[in-house]
Amino acid sequence: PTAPQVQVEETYIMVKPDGVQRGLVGEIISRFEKKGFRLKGLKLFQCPKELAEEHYKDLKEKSFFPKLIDYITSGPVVCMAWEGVGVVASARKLIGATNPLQAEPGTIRGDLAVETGRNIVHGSDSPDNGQREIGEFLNY
Ligand code: RTP
Repeated sequence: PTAPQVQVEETYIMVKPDGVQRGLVGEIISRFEKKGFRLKGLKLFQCPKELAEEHYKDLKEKSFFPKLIDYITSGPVVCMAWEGVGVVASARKLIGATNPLQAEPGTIRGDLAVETGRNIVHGSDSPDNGQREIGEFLNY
């Protein structure tokens, strides 16, 4: 038999400070649960500036970088590891486009957010980054 194309894998999902402050943690968890993914780890966490800068280091040259670091460290985040078949790409679909005004209705950002700079949730963009981010945040 041929191996399945999509593997059981893990992704790092983070409810950003605006999502926590707006009381959207339960709603966001619920969407991943209802889809059929499995919650493997979770913590409330005040992200240190150094970790925020490391997490977003690819965006260091962008004009919005200082604002992004201020935003992500402005209050507690909820760090989660989720497991499932194809969870990395599927979570990105459930979350929707980076700019919530371009995110489809039915997605988390499409239903619950309007600003790119306050887009309430993060999801890893590859299985390797998922493993790395789970290590960086949940094992901090
Ligand atoms: P994330 O890492 O949070 O899942 O976001 P993403 O892949 O959808 O988007 P990315 O391009 O990696 O950007 C990371 C986060 O930076 C903020 N951002 N602000 N023009 C702006 O003000 C701007 N562009 C990006 C967003 O919070 C975005 O999620």
